[in-house]
Amino acid sequence: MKRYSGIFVVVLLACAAGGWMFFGCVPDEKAPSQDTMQDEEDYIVIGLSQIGSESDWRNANTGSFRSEFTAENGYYLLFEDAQQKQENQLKAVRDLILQEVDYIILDPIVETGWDTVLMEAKDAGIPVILVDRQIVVEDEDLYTCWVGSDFREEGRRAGQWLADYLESQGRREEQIRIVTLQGTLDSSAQIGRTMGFQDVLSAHGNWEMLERRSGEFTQAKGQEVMRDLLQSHKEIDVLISENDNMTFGAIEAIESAGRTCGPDGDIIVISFDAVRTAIQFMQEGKINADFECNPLLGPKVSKIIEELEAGERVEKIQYIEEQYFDTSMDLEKILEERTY
Ligand code: GZL
Repeated sequence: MKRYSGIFVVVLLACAAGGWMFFGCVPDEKAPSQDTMQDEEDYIVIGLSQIGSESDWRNANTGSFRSEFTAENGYYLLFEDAQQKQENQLKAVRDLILQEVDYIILDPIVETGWDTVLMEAKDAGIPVILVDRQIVVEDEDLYTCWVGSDFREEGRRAGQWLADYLESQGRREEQIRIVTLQGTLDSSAQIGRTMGFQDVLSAHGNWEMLERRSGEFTQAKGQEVMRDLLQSHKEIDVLISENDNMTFGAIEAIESAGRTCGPDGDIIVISFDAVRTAIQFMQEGKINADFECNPLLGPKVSKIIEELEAGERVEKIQYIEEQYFDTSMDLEKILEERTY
């Protein structure tokens, strides 16, 4: 196994909007400093290229990796925040290859554009583990395995929940007008959730998808787009929001427009991620249902690395368990048990 030959940081300078922005693969805050590192042979060096910090989900996901890949656990973590730009991720992966890390963990912001850089990692003999979002590549051998959620199943579950809910409300035959706040376009989370909900929508002739627009998984954009949707469509019965942070923004827009949402409101709100704040909004009666996307991938990935270190084969596709929540449940108890 290649060893990290010294504690150095290669900082990539990128000019952005007239200013100089430092970013690059830097030792994680919990990484051992050179003078505290015992025998470097004791550490497995991990390079993590993370998408950004655009949502509560993302921050929980980063926290899971940071908590797992610590010196106490035998790791040296190099962390890079791509600030939601694929070009930053491509630079970061090349930087990690230069630093001869032992493993690269990549959460790919979008599904395409990875073949060349993954071929470079393969040529350098560095295994790449994909997490969370997926990619489309010519050669599946360019990555060792992928760990994450079944996004299309999340979308289907949301659609089925809506069908059951409308049935329970005596609205089975009613004309239902729906809008969707999509996540980052071409991300597998967006593609899967949109397709999964569409699978159910297409089975309900009385459901109408008025419009789908991207809120880029952020609260600010979600609020802006929802404001526009409310102006464009006077009658909206359901909002499908592909992550909680867009939902938070959408709730602000709905209330600013003098409308209401949730079980007692005029717009049914169905969200994805199920972060703590969203469950609290659900308690306040502003979200009807939330489909969990489990961000706690750290333990599963470190187990994969242990298996690889032991020379074992690992499953190519590894889904993480997840559930959903709605206002019929004991939300207080759920909040007590939630770790993010
Ligand atoms: C899904 C993840 C998405 C979350 C968003 O696995 O990629 O990105 O749903 C996050 O909150 O921004």
